[in-house]
Amino acid sequence: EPKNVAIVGATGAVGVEMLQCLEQRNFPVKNLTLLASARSAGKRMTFRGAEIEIQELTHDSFQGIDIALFSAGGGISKEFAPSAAAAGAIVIDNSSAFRMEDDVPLVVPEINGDQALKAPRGIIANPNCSTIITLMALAPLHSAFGLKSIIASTYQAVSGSGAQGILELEEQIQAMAKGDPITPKVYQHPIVSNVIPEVDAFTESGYTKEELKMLHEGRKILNLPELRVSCTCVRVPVVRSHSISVTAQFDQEVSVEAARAAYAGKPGVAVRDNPAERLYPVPLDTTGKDDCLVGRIRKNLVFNNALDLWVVGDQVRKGAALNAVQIAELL
Ligand code: A2P
Ligand code: 11C
Repeated sequence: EPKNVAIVGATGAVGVEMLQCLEQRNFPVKNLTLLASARSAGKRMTFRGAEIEIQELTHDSFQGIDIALFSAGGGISKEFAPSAAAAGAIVIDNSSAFRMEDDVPLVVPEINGDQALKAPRGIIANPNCSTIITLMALAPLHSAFGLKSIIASTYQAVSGSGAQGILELEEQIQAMAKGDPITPKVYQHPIVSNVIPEVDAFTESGYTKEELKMLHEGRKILNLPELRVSCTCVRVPVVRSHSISVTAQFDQEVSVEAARAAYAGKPGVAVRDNPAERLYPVPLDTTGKDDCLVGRIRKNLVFNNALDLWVVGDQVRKGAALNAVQIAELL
């Protein structure tokens, strides 16, 4: 039966992609409601060839809505997701607001899709984008060899910071070409011709919140409370698609061949790994695509039973919008 769907943050980098995913996947939408700030109210977006007027988000926006996809930041989710759930909608929230709450499932459909059916508060959380992409590479290996620990460094695209991040990189590329001065706004440093080891806020531990998401969300999604994770998150001047360099240690011995074989038949992830042909995934390959790509699979030279690998995925799609729409499909 077709559903009434709302997108909160419809004009944002992820919101726009949510609309496209609903359309491309032929999601059974009866009525689509587009919600954003007062700044966008009255503007129009096209869905299945018809124009839909954007409305200002209020606490009364959710009457008759079955599924509300939220991607307007954690503050908006905290304030408005309870109103949506109270009005009877199932909320699929892309922010970090509810992810670690015990009565909120945190779902990657290919890994723990069964969890989506138990949402006592009517809220399901969409995990962090780097975490989703990393786990898409590790879940098939975990099933086969038993995952013990992860050491990861991320290479995160500016679209992870939303539309403002993309604008900042584009403006700075122009400024650099013209020799104009560069004044960072979104980031602490210029992002053009640079890499910045700071994503999300610092915590007292010295790790950023983004780095700790890999630990806490990873444990929850894989249902591995003892999983050991250490992570460094880095912003790079790439428009779209996050890359992650991963060292993973397993309970059992694992060869490169066995690791590659573990991906056979697994949905949402594919191996692109042939050093002889210089074949490995890069962000431009995954942009606009659904699958995460894994390559550079090697035996780690330091730890026992450990592999090094490189995984790339479109974080606006699998890391956010697509994963949310896939959760909606499970419902
Ligand atoms: P708007 O375009 O009207 O500002 P991004 O992650 O790309 O920065 O997008 C953020 C999204 O969240 C946008 O759709 C933005 O709408 C929306 N948003 C920001 N603030 C509010 C608000 N106070 N109420 C509703 N939506 C908001
Ligand atoms: C980034 N991953 O690239 C972030 C954006 O917890 O979902 C999304 C933050 C999150 O900046």
